[in-house]
Amino acid sequence: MTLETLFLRRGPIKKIGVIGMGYVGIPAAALFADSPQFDQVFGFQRDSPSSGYKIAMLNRGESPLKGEEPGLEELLEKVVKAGKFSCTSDFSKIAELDAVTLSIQTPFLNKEDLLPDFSALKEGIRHVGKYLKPGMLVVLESTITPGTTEGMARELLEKESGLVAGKDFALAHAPERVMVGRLLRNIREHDRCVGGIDDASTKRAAELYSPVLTVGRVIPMTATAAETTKTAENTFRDLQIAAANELALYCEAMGINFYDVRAGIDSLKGEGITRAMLWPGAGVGGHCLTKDTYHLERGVQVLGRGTLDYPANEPSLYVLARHINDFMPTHMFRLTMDALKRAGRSPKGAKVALLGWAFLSNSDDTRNTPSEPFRDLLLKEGALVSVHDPYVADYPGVPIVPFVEEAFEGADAIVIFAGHHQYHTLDPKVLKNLSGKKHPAIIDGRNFVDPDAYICEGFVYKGIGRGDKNGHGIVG
Ligand code: SAJ
Repeated sequence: MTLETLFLRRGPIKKIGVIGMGYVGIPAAALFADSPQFDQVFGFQRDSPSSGYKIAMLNRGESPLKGEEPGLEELLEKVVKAGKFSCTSDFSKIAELDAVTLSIQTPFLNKEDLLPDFSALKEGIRHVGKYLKPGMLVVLESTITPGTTEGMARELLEKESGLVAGKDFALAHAPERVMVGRLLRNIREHDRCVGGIDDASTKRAAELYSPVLTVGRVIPMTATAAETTKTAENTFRDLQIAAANELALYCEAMGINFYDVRAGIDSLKGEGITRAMLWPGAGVGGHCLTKDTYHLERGVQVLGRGTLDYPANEPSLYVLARHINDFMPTHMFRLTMDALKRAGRSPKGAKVALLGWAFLSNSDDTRNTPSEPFRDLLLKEGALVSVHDPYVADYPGVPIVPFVEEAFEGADAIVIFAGHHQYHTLDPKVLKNLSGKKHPAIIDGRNFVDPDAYICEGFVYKGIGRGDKNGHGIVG
């Protein structure tokens, strides 16, 4: 019996499961549940000490995501009230579903050896395999190494279930493309790459995603092409950011303003000419850009074994880009050391106000935040670091002050790592008074403040890409 026949017997997809109640799984489940096409959606979450609390919150129609997520809270309330969505840790319910998706973190165990940590993903896949029934669809949404769907995932599902992928059940990869702060909009509006291990799987997966897309379209392809599309699009973004960071470092060294140069480059417009450059900054964080390059590198290492034609002894351009972006917190540290020195202050015992612990502006997401390596470097120099972030109340091992004034009190240096909108109201006069120092330093990692407004108040200013200002004369 073919997969198509099994689907015909089963009928259209009506009951869906989403494994992994995080930034990807929660909005996806809510949108599936809100679609009149589908009858019932279960969110599956392990009842673990660290994240079990999400189950009760979600069943009350509340979102456990703390950052600003327009429309998510209202949608969750609506689908829970309508009885179309519920969250559970009872994975046996998978047996009654038509389709199940997996949105589970896929960090890297060791970037040097290109070893991904698929332990959480494998645990999720085993749960699915245990309750898999003929005619079901399984979709991996997590970002994974090219070759994983056809390889590890398929083998594990077949081993656990005794069924055969492409014959008894459908298997596909449909990578998420969400960004914190716009989760629902991204799922509805971005095109969705849908890659099955065969045509029947691709078609069945397209049936799952089409109803939640408003502006976006389904783009069918193979599973490995979808895995490569996702890892490559993040790798290219990381590369573009690295290119901007390198140019910013050059502009500092040459004593010119990166932002003038960027505006100049950006002015070359016209048909087919896209020169839009991304932004340099204090670092690249998050769960995606910091690892997807390594998924791509591992993919070509495993799938491309022996066939890749590449200049001898040359490093991967993409890995080099990773190293440049990983260097930026160190550069911020060196700018801070220079500024303190210009103010005649040794780092030992100096108070540094660190603004922004989240990796992205206006979000609570602290995964791989570039603020952490920066803080570690300062602590090694004996500095006292006071961290403030309007979206992050606590973080293991890092005290975070609730009121920004507390961070400014007696500060020798103020360092901007995340451009949260709350920081737009910073007033150099007020900061100068709170610091109480003759020449406090201001280090701008996100081109967030007007250098002259601070310099004229007696601050020592340093900014990423601001070679035109970083050597300014100290006022007063
Ligand atoms: N950043 C810069 N300069 C820039 C843009 C970003 O320094 O011009 C920094 C940010 O401050 C942040 C990091 O890079 O620390 C990542 O920022 P991001 O805007 O890329 O945010 P992510 O990682 O949440 O989103 C990316 C997006 N990928 C692409 O646009 C190709 C998003 O579409 C993906 O869904 C997401 O990764 C993901 O989940 O993979």
